[in-house]
Amino acid sequence: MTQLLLINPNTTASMTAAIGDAARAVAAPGTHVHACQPTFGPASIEGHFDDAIAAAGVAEQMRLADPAPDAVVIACFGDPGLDAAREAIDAPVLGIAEAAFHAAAMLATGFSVVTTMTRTCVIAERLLQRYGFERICRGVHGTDIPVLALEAMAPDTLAQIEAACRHALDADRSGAIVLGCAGMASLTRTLQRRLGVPVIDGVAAAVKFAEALAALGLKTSKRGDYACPLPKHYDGWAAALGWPPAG
Ligand code: 2AL
Repeated sequence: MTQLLLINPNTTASMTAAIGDAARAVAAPGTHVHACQPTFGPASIEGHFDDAIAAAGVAEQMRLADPAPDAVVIACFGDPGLDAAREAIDAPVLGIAEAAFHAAAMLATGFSVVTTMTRTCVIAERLLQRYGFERICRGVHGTDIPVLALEAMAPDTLAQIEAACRHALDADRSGAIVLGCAGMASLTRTLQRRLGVPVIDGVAAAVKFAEALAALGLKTSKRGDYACPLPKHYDGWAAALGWPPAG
């Protein structure tokens, strides 16, 4: 049995449940998906400030993980706290943006990202640069649909996202679409059928890559910067997050 810890970095429990369902829909029979969310932080992640607090929430959930996971997926498109999470554990840790970019790059010479609020586009653009995909991604497109509005998924919301995908494919001359929010996972098959190109949901991609790495017995390198955090005292509300873990 592969224990897969799926962290929704925002605090909206209904979104955690939906992301968990999306993960279980693609998970192998031998994978147990444990979906969770931080006990503090923003209800949705739509900017740098939300992202910073959510990263601490991811660190909290890494600490509370029991049993020790065989793989971890951080299910927010900003990949908040990804490097920190890799320091905290040996098991592979994947962000959904990173996983989706890798999948898209294996399916098309150029892809477009269609995301939520336009203000979050720069977060995706910086991740593309950091991960080395800036020459394969041909455009990042905001829809100005708030993350939590995706939960209701009104028909006009789907139509708006579909229209943004069609525009992106034409304007960018792209061959694939990456959906830029964990809350878009349920749209993947519908959009792929309607658009006739690969549509990549990072949650599903990350779950399958995580399973593959775990099955191969591959773990995060502990040589260098992903080594365990240095032991030290943390103050204030973060005291419980200091290293080594208490108890
Ligand atoms: C996200 C996401 O995946 N979850 C969240 O709260 N915000 N990403 C985004 N681009 O809006």
